[in-house]
Amino acid sequence: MTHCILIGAPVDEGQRRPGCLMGPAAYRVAGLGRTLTDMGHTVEDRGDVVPAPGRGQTCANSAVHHLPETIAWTEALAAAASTAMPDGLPIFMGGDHSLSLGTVAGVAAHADAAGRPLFVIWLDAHSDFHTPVTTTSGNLHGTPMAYAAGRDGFDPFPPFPAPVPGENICMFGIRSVDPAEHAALEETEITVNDMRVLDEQGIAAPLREFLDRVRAGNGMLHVSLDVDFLDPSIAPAVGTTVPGGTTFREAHLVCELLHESGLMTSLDLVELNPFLDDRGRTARLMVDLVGSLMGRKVFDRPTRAF
Ligand code: Z70
Ligand code: MN
Ligand code: MN
Ligand code: MN
Repeated sequence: MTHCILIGAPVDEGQRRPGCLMGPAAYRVAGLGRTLTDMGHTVEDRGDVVPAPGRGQTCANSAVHHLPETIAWTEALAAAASTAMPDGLPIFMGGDHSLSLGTVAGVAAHADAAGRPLFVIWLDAHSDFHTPVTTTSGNLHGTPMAYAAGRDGFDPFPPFPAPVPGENICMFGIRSVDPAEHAALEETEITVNDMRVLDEQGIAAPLREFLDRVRAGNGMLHVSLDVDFLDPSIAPAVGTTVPGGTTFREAHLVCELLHESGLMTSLDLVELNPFLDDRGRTARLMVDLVGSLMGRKVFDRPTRAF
């Protein structure tokens, strides 16, 4: 059984469609804590993180908006993450994906101090590999993966504590990549399992390949789950809907395999915009997926020996 630490991250500044700030409340209403306790886990809800006021930082790219606020969130969430890691499994309830600038930084600092490599799996329609210099939308939710990978261009941000090597990063479900992100990704060792790969090979084989690497490296594994990983037909509550996402069954299988691996040490739930939801169905689906991530299954069965 796992000690789960719920941490609200009502971040709305990383994109332009207000509503993600209601995410933590929606997860609580949808019964995230109760789902976990019913499964036998212990749950501690640390409430919502409150950032310090912004300090007026600027950057050369005039498209970028809410930079000081995002830096303040990054600092506050990194602190909350590194404080929570020794106590259990933190589950960050977002909030838009810019919250991962902070959560991955905090988790990376913890892994570094523990002398273990950090691995990251990015379940998302997008690669989020812009820097504040390359983004054309100016939406900083499109940048956290680049920050964690140690890309240049984050000058006003705190230096990323222990950048995650490309070989330790796996993107999954990708189907929307901007030209600047594409060019930058080509220079890395990041595994990009885009929809073409998943359509050809299915979800299980590429995922197991990555999980085998995490295990072989005695790594810690941060899972970042963006609602738009899912097809918008089953998960409408997102600002950026991208067609061709994962199905209900594929998403549950990913979560079941992640659970079976026993490797996940921290989790982000990002981009839920409850204002756009259809009677809570996206929030409830995300809670169900956390159930699968934390060990819910239909039947116990002998599984492939990892
Ligand atoms: C685009 C940008 C993005 C999430 C949209 C989209 C980024 N690459 N990320 N939704 N989660 O604006 O930079
Ligand atoms: Mn604003
Ligand atoms: Mn994202
Ligand atoms: Mn996305």
